[in-house]
Amino acid sequence: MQMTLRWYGSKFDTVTLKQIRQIPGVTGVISTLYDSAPGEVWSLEDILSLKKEIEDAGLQLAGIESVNIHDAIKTGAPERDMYIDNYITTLENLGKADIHMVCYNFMPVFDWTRTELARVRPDGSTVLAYTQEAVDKLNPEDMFASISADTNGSIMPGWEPERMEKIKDLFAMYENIDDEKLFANLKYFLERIMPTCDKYDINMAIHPDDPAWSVFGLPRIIINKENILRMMKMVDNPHNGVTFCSGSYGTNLNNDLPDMIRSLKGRIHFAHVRNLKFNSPTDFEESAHLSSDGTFDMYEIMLALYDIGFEGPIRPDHGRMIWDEVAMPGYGLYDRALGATYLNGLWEAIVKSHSRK
Ligand code: DNO
Repeated sequence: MQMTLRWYGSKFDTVTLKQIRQIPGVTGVISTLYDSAPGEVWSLEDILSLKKEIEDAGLQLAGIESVNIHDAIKTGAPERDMYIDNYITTLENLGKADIHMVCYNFMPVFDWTRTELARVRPDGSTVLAYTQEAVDKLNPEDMFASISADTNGSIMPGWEPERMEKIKDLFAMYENIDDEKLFANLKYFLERIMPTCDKYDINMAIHPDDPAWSVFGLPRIIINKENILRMMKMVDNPHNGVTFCSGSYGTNLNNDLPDMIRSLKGRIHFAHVRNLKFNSPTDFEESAHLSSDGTFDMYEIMLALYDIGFEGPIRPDHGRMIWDEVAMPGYGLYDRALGATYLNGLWEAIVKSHSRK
């Protein structure tokens, strides 16, 4: 595996490439063209300039998170072919720039959903949190208003203001889309892009829906072992793969995370590894990465990745806000650096204990 950190680019991120370079064992970053909107073609020139900036700082651009999918593709609207053509051109340009991992999601309207951005934990740190009760009380537009106010203007991934202004239209687009239609639209998209992925050796890595169930009555399909295996089978090409995000699949306590990892051998192209602490099945908060701080056994998760021979990029995920850091919720430097170091420690111990057997 290659340890990486997500980086929001010099225009948006409070964390610098120089700081990332100084986290022991982190050799790459995962980034994207933050100025691009879903559906736009990424020029080779823009990709190469992002890549150069990262390489000049002594790091590798280990993959893209995300090349977002236009809602016309997710809903199967008549313009979808045009947007898929654009997506293919972007993939070709990424391939020409020697980039071989693309994370994306197929979540209708919203990306990941949290109901609190700064829940205070007993140690005084603040974390992202979710309660189903809060979601049930909200209408999506109010939710966007409260999230924007809380983040002091920083942009949460997937909650870009341009998208949220159109929220009513977006909901209307999904009116007749159920899980089966969403699966069919995903299949159509994947079948069209696979020849390009084969040609340029690009691993597509779908991110799970977070939380792993339907919110606001919208369909959500990338939520459990059964559905993800169905997706792998429906387009049975090794380039059709997965971002294994422990924090997203882990929102549903019925998901056995190490077992899911083992069942996806050869198809996990990217890993997001973080812990959650459950207060009830519908109330969770994003704890520190350490097993004892949350609900998941992080050793078992890393061991499962080791057992399947995982070689792709991995990153610690949302961190707590600690040591008075001011940053985008979930994406500060300090706690993610602790997370990376902890995951590297687990990995080193696993590798060494196996080589002695
Ligand atoms: C949240 C992230 C997601 C992820 C997208 C992938 O922090 O893990 O926003 O990047 O769902 O497209």
